[in-house]
Amino acid sequence: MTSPTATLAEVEQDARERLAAASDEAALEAWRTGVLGRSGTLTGLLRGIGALPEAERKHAGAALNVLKQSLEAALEERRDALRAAALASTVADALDVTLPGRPMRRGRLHPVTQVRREILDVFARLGFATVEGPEVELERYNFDLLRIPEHHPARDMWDTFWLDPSTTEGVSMLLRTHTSPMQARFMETHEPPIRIVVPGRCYRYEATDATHEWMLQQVELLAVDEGLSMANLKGTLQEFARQMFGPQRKVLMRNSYFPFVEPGVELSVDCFVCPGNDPACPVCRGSGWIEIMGAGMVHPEILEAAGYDTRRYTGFAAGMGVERVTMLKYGITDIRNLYQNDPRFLAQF
Ligand code: FA5
Repeated sequence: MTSPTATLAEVEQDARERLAAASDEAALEAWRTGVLGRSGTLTGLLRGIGALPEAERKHAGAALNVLKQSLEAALEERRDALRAAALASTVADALDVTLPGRPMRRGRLHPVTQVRREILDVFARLGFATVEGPEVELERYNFDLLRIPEHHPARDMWDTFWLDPSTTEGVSMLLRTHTSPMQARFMETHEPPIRIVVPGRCYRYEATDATHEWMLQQVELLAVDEGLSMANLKGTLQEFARQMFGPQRKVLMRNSYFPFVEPGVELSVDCFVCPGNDPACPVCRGSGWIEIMGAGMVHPEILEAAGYDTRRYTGFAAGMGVERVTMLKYGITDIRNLYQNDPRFLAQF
């Protein structure tokens, strides 16, 4: 405490020490009353100025006022510091770093991507290299070079999204309706032996239902070599089906028609939804089979167009729907689920 005879320096030192020791709002207020309040130490000294000799009054008054302002500023500073410390400790309490973190949802590959990779892996093991081609395609590759001339009824099999000719300098372009154009493109620039698979998106201007989408992914298969026959095609596809679906799944190969193969076949897998005879089945409609790909021996005219000697070389080709294979693998009954991007659906794969 300050004695009545204390010097100004002692008053100041005492006040500052007590201010530094004040640790909450109540202590600050007690300090303010005790030093700067009406009966505070400093106020008392200011009041005592009148009793000083005339010559000292002015000097003492000025010194006391400077001290008063300085202590008022020190009080505000101390108050700010205490508030900042209180805030920091509240935040520290709210942020309990020892709590377990919120679990992060792990991303995963889309089921169609997973299955596409599996398909490519199976064919890689069978010696097929993966190549890719353009999604925006010339009419020539999508149709003409595959023996599907204009007005040929087979063009109806692939209802087409055409590009506006005003944006293509009059060249007839489209969104490819299948991956088969890559057969022509690849043969144009490569010599046999050829063993390739071509994954990619295709587009068809058609109504969607449980097994049809307007955007679909296909994987094309093409092999050209000496002595390839239907037996090689059959063996390759059976081995693919065995590796993809397991030995218990039945596979059916029957005649079909595609202008770019001769003979043409289609490969189906037995229905996984109904016993094979339910006409109301959304997946097989009672046929018992789900078609997953078209295939056949490459038409000799196509090999000739590529400049190959057809007495020496033959080839086989196939094109499968990746969504259909995905549906079979996972028992998905509606293809549209695959692209609705509902996380509850996608999280299951
Ligand atoms: C073709 O696209 C031929 N390019 C396949 C081919 C290649 C035949 C090589 C011979 C030689 P298709 O239109 O049938 O054929 O389609 C092939 C597969 O794609 C179908 O078996 C099916 O699995 C899938 N697919 C076809 N249309 C759709 C669609 N709208 N939605 C989902 N998958 C489809």
